[in-house]
Amino acid sequence: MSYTAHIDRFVRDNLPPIDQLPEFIFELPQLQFPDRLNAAKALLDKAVAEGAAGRPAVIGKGIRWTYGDLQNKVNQLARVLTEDMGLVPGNRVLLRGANTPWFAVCWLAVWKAGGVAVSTMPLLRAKELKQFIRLARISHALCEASLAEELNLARPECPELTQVMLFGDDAFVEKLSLKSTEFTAVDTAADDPALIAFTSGTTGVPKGCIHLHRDVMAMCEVVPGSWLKPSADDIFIGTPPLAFTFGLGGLLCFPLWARASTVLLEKLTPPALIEAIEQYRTTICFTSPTGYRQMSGLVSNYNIQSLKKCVSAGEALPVDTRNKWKEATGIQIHDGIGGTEVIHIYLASGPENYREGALGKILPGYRGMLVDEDMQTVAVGQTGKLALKGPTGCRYLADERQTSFVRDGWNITGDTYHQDSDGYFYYHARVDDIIVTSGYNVAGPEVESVLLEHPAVSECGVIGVPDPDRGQILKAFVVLHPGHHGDDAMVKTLQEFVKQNAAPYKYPRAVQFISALPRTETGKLQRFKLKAIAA
Ligand code: 3UK
Repeated sequence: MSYTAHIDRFVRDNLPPIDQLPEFIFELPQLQFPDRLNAAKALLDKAVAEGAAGRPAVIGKGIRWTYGDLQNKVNQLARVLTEDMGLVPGNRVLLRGANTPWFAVCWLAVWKAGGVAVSTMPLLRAKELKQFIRLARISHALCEASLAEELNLARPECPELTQVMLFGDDAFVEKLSLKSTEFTAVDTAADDPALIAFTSGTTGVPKGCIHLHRDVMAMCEVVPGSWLKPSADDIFIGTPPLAFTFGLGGLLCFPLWARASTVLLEKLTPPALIEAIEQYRTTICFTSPTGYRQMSGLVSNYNIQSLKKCVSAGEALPVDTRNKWKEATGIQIHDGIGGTEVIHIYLASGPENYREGALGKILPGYRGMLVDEDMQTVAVGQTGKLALKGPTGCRYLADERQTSFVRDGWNITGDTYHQDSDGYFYYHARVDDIIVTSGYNVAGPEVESVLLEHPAVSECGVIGVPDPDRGQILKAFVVLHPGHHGDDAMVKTLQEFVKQNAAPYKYPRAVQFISALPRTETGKLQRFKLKAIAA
């Protein structure tokens, strides 16, 4: 048995069997990790030891902490966890909070104390929390005081959850202040689990994705290390929750890895985000395609000259959104596709290698190919599913669905693409979202992309609905800009517009106007909800 710092072996014991794991590859020099690795030590203690103590680290409402301040608070909370709450390495700690500096402290303190963080979205209700607590056998919770209600509702049915501490209020700050600011990080193995991220899946029992201390550092080496290339003077900001690996990387791990600073603000709508970019003079922004789309109409009211790099992920970035943002700000978006199973982004393009319409190329450290149902590679230009391997990959916590995500050592992410002869990947759709109409395969995002180019269209979502003659037909749900009317004439106009700008069989035979699209907390269009509306 290899070394582990985990005394509580539950997560290690519930890893998938070895023959169901993806193959992991660590070919690049920056991906050679030592056997012992603690992500909090590597991201925070190392920064302080190397002279960053006085540099700005975390900024929030009324808060400006240096790396030294952050380290003190993390150490104090690690002491509370281990001395007052009885945490032993390997215990699962539920984290429930909005994006705030204190929530960042919670993440780092759990890692430092050797715990396994189980992040949950702020909007989750008792029923979902209960599910996570059961599945991950969670014994400890750090919950933002203002979000305690749903957790309290879940508690009577969760006897395993014995230690709950509320954070963010005065009592909490007081409690921490009584603790020493010294704490030596638990000497975790690089392959000790550090977090379980539940997928933002839309149906069925949620799947817990296990990621190791090494995976946290691998995403830093790959995403900022070889793609985004931030500097220590950068100031990060954005909307994805820290409970979502997109936000955990973009708004906490990457800024610390770069010795830069991060602005953590809760409930950032696009107007609030653009205002905060101006106020805090941030330089790097992480948000969803709709975030950029909505902000592009507001740019002229703000001074956001400080902004240098913009990352979009979570769903397909329509060319029209990319162009509108470019026109408004001069910035070509960094588009990247990532996933909870892989932890972060693995295929992307930066402004310097962006090719019109393409998502990009596989990032250094990963390998990818497009395959058919039999795992055979498809020819250039043909549609296939992405098969991926690299330093990180899928490990579901005790879940039979492991074998549908991992085949022959490859992660099958569930997305389809085609590739050109230069190796650029062009995104189509999720396998489940491909619409088959009269024998033609149509990707919803492609039709959405066309519709968005029409000046009347603010947002839209395209799904397949059952049709007796054609199997399925395309139905577009459209949010119009103010001043436009969703009448029959507009339906005809939009249908004609698609026919003119794409193959005619891709035009939506049904169009419905709605006031807003259903989206997840992570900015993803909820296609299943559109299907329910259509039915
Ligand atoms: C879709 C995209 C087109 C795609 C995520 C960055 O989104 C993240 O994780 P999830 O597990 O969903 C993964 C799925 O979302 N998707 C994400 N990005 C793009 N589709 N273009 C994109 N740029 O279907 C993917 O399989 O919620 C994103 C970092 C960490 C993440 N967890």
